[in-house]
Amino acid sequence: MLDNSKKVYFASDFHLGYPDENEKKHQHERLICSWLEHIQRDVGHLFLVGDIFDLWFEYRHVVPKGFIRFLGKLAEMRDKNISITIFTGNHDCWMYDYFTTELGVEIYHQPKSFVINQKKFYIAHGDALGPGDYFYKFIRTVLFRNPLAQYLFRTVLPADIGMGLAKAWVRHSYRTKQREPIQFFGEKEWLQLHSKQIHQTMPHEFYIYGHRHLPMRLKVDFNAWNVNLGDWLNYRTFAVFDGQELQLQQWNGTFAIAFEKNFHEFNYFSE
Ligand SMILES: [Mn+2]
Repeated sequence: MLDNSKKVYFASDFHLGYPDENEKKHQHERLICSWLEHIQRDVGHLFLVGDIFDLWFEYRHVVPKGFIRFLGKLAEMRDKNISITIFTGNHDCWMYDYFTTELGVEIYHQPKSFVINQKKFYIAHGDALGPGDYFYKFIRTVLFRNPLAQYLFRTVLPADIGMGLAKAWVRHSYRTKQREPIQFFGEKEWLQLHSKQIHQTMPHEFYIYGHRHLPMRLKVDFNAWNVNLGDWLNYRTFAVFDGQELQLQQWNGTFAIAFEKNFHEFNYFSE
């Protein structure tokens, strides 16, 4: 049950660590921290819905460099007793117990349902859900989410080499995707299809995802919404739930405004 004066915030796809260039990377991190600072006035629970880091791989005794301001901000929020739940995405699924033991943050690797003020929320990052994308689903199962592959990556390759390779892979996949602008597929949006399928057997009021890098709000049913949180590379969008209504908003660095822009005109990761 949500405290009357408190709100629930949802954001995804910060891709902290992107781009490589130090100054830009830190500017991006500061922008996110300014938002986290701002919401502290009324946030009761913060959901970070995946791809928080552009690349996170956690070793048994070692974590990646960087993100100091962001991690400090999370620690500050946890020390004020603000609940934080993280869903891992396709860029940061190698998150294990570091955030839980250090900060008491809940981590989920799979979709999960929550009830907040009698409203049902289905929350997931969004990769590998819905029909299609079979090549990625295959790679994800045999490589990215395979415990044996993870163990070998962690123990056989020195961290400098392993992280170097992983970074090169991320850069490569950006270059491939960058060629085409993100498109809106209307009723064929696969997370919309996934939501509709879940809705048949387990209806929720809200289906919340990241991953698409395209903020959107689609009707699943007369009283159910599929909300995509967008991203923080192009849109700086997030959702806020006041106990009754869920709204998509945009952070401009100083204050938040309702998000109304036409999302079709934006390109993937255009700088
Ligand atoms: Mn992403």
